[in-house]
Formats: sequence, structure tokens, C-alpha cells
Amino acid sequence: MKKHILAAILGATFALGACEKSPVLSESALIPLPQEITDGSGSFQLTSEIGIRLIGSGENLTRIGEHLAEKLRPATGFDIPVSFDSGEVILELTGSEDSEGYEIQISDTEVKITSSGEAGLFYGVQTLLQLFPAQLANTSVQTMDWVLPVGTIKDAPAFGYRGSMLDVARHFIPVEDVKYFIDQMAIYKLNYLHLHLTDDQGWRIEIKSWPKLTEIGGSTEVGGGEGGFYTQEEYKEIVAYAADRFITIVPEVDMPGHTNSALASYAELNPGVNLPNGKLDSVNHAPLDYEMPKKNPTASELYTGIEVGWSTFSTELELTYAFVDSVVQEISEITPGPYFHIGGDESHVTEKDDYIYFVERVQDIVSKYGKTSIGWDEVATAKLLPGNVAQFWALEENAILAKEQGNKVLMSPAKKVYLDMQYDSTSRIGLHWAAYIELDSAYLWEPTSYAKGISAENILGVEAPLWTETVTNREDIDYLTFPRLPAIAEVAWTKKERRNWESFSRRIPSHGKRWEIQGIGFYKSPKVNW
Ligand code: TNX
Repeated sequence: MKKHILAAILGATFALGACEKSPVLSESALIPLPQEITDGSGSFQLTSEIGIRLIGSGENLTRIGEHLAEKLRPATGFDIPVSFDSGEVILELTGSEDSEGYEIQISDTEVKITSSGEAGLFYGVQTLLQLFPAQLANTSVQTMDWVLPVGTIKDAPAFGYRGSMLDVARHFIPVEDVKYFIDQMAIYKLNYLHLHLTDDQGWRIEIKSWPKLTEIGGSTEVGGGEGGFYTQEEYKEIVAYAADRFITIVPEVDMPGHTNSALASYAELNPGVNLPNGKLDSVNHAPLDYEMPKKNPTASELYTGIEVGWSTFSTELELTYAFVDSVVQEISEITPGPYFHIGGDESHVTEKDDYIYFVERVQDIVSKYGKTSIGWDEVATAKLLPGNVAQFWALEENAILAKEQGNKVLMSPAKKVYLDMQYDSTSRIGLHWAAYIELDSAYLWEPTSYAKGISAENILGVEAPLWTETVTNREDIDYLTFPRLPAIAEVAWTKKERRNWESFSRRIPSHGKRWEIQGIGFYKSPKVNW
């Protein structure tokens, strides 16, 4: 009798084991999908004895190893030492290039990630982390087998610029939430975070020579909340935090439109200004020699609504350029990345000629401080400096103007990648002036054929902006960002031949599980079987 029970138990256990499919590498829920995946047979199991071994040299190699260990430790409960001596999970840096490509080889005894660049190694780590079961996202120990399928992955991105944008002006986003967003971007191999630092409703970055920008201009936001701003120290902290995750910050000062917060901070920036003795009274501002306008200066009112296109800098006022010079200088000095975004969108109340004159002068200022300008697509109506970039959001004809000047285009078509667009008419927040953007719509477009006349060689990359007129906190960010940001990350990383909505919709639920574990309130798109 006893024998029979034992046999039954054994049989049942065996049958259960046989039913449980061991994971297959090419069926893993990787986002963005790697270029090449080759299946092997067998599996690698992470045990409590496991260590991470580093091979090569590079100032960030240890940090990348630690990053991996820190992600593996909480849920596995294993020690996972990182060393140059031994370990079954190997990170090998084979060069000192800024390569973003990598290779992963998994056998039943070893996992090895190889890249000739630190960024590539970091991306290999992100891929490896996604190969583990979703339970890895837990912060407490989970008793389970941590098994990886055997095989090989070879990967590299389609585009070198894969970005997102946070509008920290309409609603201020605190440093902690920006860092949180950076963490999420890193998981999906995005490498540029554009910060929209100024707009009509708020000025969010300390400028030491123009302190009222943040004192006054930073004091409110859409809806009349208290606003806020980053000190230069805090901005540097964001820059460093992003750099640790191979993400470059692109600061934007939007001008000549979208400038009410500056105009409300300094009366003398408004047209009709009359400065004492024709000189600036602040020690920090360069003295000016030009004809003084007649009228007394009046600062504009702070603005907390969401209309666009009604403010403008005074393009004929010399002080405007002295102002822009200081702002660009101070921000450039604390920005290691190559780009400075000058905005340039929706300047509906700036005369066309004045607009062109302004954009061209500001480009020169940016270039003087060693940066490359990016501007919203309207800037292509001016003569762009070589290397400068037009960010396509609305008008194809502007993208073509950029191309005809030999300049590159950054693809941010509002109808596809504007994260502030509602998913459908029932979405609790968001706008819909460009489109309703369901998950499949955000996924199903191809940068190299989206805008007529703009093909691969004209494109710098892809960026998904999150405008924040309706976004007030982290829950709002999560709701609009997930799951669309991973979809757009795949558009930017994975070559078009490899992309497929069916496949994406099968991979995304595993990410949903991770978000659930982490308390990320994502949008459960009805297009996906979560
Ligand atoms: C258009 S896109 C804008 C922003 C708004 C956004 C809202 C662009 C360059 N300008 O000022 O925040 O629409 O969706």
C-alpha cells in the first residue's frame, strides 16, 4: 500500500516536471527584441554559490558588475560577489569603444556577456535581467529556481539616439521622480533624456546670473500649484545619475515662444523696456550699447493655463541675446552631453523674419559654448548650422527643409510617440489633439518611412516626449508611459525586419507582471492578453 502511494507521488511529481516547459531563449520576453537569438539546449541555473566575474578594464566595469549584482540579490537572496577572479556570470569588456552592441552566451555552466564598449555591456546586462522570471522584480527573497535558457544573443541598436522627454515645466517633476524615470528608461536601452526645462508656466533650472527666473518664474505651474526648480547642484546630480546608466541629458530652453515664465521674472526682457542710463543695473549682466526703447518695462503675469503660442521674446531687443547667452553658458557648463535644445516650437506671435533671425543668433550662441543645437521642426525654416538637428513632431515640410540643408532629423511624430496623448477617449488623463494612441499604434510605425522624403540616412533617432499639462505625479507618469515607452524603445532599437506586433504583444505581459510587482500602475491595453 505504502509503495503504491510513493509511486503515485513520484509519478505525479515526474509528470508535473515533464509538463513544465523549460524556457527557450528565442521565446523570452525581451524588449526591445535583440537582433539575433540562437537557441541551444539545456539551461543555466543561478545558485547561491554564483559570482560575477569581470574581465577587461574600464572605469565603469566594476559599476556595471555591481549594477547586475544589485538587481539579482534582493529576490534571489544570494550574495553574488563581484570580482576579477572568479564567477560563473562573466562580463567581458573587450575594448574601449563607445559601442552599444553586445553578445550573450549562455551555456549550462556559464553566462558570458561581451562588448567592446561599456554601454554595450550595460545593455547586455539589461537583456540578461529580462531573461529571468518576472519574480526577480521582487524586493524580498523568492524561493524558486532561477533558470536561464541556453543559447546565444547578438544585438546592436538600429538608431544611436533613443530618447524620451520629460516636460518638467508644465508640472514640476521632483529629482526623485526624474531618477525613477531614468531607471525605467535604462531597462529599455534608451540613451537620451531630454528635459524641457522652461515654458510659459515655469522656469525650472537655476541660472545664477538671473536669479529671479526661478524665484518668480519657478514659483508656480499648470493649475496654480507651487511649482519648483532644480538648483544647478540638483541638475548635476540628475546628469550624473543618468550618466551612470549610459543616458545623456539634453537640456531644453524653449524660445522665442513658450517664454512667459522668463518674461514674468524680468520686466526688462519685455518689449518697450527702459533701462537706467542705457546700462544694465545688475553686476552680472554685460553692459549694453544700443538704442533704448521708449516705454517703461512691465513684467508679464505668471501663467498657469495650458494655451500655447501666445508668448515671445523680443527678438529686436539686444538684452534678449545677452540673456540667452548667460542661460546657454550656465547650462552648457554643467551639461557634459553634446546637445542643447533651443525649442523654437509654436512661436505663433513672433514675426516669421524675426523668428528666423532669432533662431540663427541663438544657434551661434549655442555653438560658441561648444554644443550642438536641437530644435523643434520649425527651426528648419531658418538656416541651420551644420550638424544641428530638427526634431520632427508635426510638419513634414520642416523635416524636409532640414534634410535639404544636410541636417538630421530626430523623429518624434506626435501621432505616434507623444506619451501625453490619451490611449482612447476614456483615458483618465492626457490630451488628444494629435491622436488617440493605443499601444499598437505607438508600436506600428517605422521611423525610416513615416515622413515622406525622410529616410534612414536623414534620421538621428527617435524620441518619445511626455508633456505634462495633465500629469501631476508619478502615478500619472506611469499610466501614460507604460506600456507605450517600451513599444517606442523597440521601434528605436530593433531593426524593422525584426519587428512584429504579434510578437511584441506576446512579450509585453511579462513586463506587466514586473510592473505589478513593483506597484507601477500601467495602462492595461485591451490589445494585449495580460
Ligand atoms: C505641443 S509639441 C507642444 C507642447 C505641448 C504639447 C502637448 C511641441 C513642440 N509643442 O507645447 O505641451 O503639444 O501635447
